[in-house]
Amino acid sequence: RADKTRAKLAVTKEVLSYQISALQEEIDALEEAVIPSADSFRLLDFSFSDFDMSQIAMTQAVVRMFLDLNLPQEFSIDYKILCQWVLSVQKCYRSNVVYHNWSHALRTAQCMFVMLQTKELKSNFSSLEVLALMIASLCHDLDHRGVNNSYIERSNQPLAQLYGHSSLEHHHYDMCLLILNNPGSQILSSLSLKEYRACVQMIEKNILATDLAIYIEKRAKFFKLAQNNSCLWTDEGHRELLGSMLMTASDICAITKPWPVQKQIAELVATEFYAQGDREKCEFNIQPMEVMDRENSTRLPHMQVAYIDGICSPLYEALASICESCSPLKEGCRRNRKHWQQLADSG
Ligand code: 5BB
Ligand code: ZN
Repeated sequence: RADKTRAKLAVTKEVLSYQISALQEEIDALEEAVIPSADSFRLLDFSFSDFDMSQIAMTQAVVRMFLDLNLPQEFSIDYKILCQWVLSVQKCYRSNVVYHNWSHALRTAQCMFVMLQTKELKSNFSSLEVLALMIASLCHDLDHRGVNNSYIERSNQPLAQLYGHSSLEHHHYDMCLLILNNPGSQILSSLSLKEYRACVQMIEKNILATDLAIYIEKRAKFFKLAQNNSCLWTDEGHRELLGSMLMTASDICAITKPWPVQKQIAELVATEFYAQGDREKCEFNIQPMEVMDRENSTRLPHMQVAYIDGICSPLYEALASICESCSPLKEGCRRNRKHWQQLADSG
């Protein structure tokens, strides 16, 4: 297993340095650009959307978030290295994947950014935790192939043999570490060894937490803490659990967006799901799950309502009870449920 990992990483590393060498002009341009304010990108808004943003603006937005969180100053991150790191992360998302691409990464990091700027969360996370959460949210789907863990496991890809469970999430983390260790994009190089280890460990936990199965496993404890108002900032375990829940809350934030944005993103999700379903029918000759079978596309509004009730609303409600400033997420989710329910009733 260790040999396989090494072999795989060696190959990836070659590809990565090739991609990065092609980037020099972009790195220079980003480094020399005047980065617009958070307000001008609407970065402090839960209703943020990247639909009308250029690729350049998207990378600038990430730099802006890191600057406004004071991370480069706090951790002596060289500005050029930060620019190269952002562009490397962008390049390692696949643009032929319709939902799990760089746009999704940016939306996830932006939602994390707004949450971390609320008075409740801002004062209670350490700057190292903030750094780990921001890196993890931007990197959490690196090199996603547009198919889920069960497809990867069924197709018996090397990726599935490498890890027993959460195959994809382990791979996203591997890619994240690869970029962090690549000369030119080592944004953690000024950290002490102790800080570095702690940071990387938090990044790993945070990325693995975006496996939906892990969220389902962990959430009962979080809901109990929220309900009993017994979340303790001094408790290491509570902070870690909250971090995991913030990761999922930002990962699925599309469901909280203004209706036109939510509708469009749901279509992207459906497109990616159906493409997997087609491959399952064709390659494995199996009946895909309902959500991935395009024969069921008229059931999409019903499925979104079930998704909201089963996965999204409980999370945003618990989160709002711990962090009042995060309640716009809950409200956005509730509004979209109404729209989907209406469509389900009329269809
Ligand atoms: C989700 C779990 N899955 C194993 C079975 C299906 N369910 S579901 O019934 O909640 C469901 C979710 C059904 C249909 C869905 O989309 C139809 C277009 C969705 C759904 N999932 N809708 C969305 O808008 C989004 Br965003 C998602 C999330 C997709 C990425 C999965 C990773 C979640 C990490 C926490
Ligand atoms: Zn994601």
